[in-house]
Amino acid sequence: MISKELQKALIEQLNKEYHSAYLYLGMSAYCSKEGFNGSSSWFLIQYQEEIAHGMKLFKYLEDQDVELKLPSIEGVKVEYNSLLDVFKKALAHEQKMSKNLNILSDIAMREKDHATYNLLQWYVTEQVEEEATLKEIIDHIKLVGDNGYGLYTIDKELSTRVFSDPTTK
Ligand code: OFO
Repeated sequence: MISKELQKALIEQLNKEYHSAYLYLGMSAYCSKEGFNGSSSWFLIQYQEEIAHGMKLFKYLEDQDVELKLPSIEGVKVEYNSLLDVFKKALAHEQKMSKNLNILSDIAMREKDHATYNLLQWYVTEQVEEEATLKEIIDHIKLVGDNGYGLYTIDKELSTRVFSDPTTK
């Protein structure tokens, strides 16, 4: 039985996963508008990943008989300053998510809720990968600066990303 405090925090996390998906949908729209179609497609896959994260948590909460409340999802902005800006904002968002997941893990550990702690470690590990990927993309964009051909090449590279359900690994 998951404690009431942890139930509440996990439902908030569920909401954050769907909010993340929504945020990436907005980032995809921005990239598409600016002609970065590869980046737009990259963010659409990121959107799908966040939906998968949400579904994994949703199934866990159902399995644990948690009474689900689904609060509304906060709106997102669709305007950014540049390709670098949009990826930097994505990284900042993931760093915030990592912090939240660490706080949740602390609560699960304190309560000796091993099942929930175990689930959360999957998310914590996933965050390491997500942050590393975003940092690498940011480094590449910084390397080319405002060079149009460089940005075009990076965008083309990002278009090769394909969706593979992260919850199956
Ligand atoms: Fe990328 O955040 Fe989900 O967990």
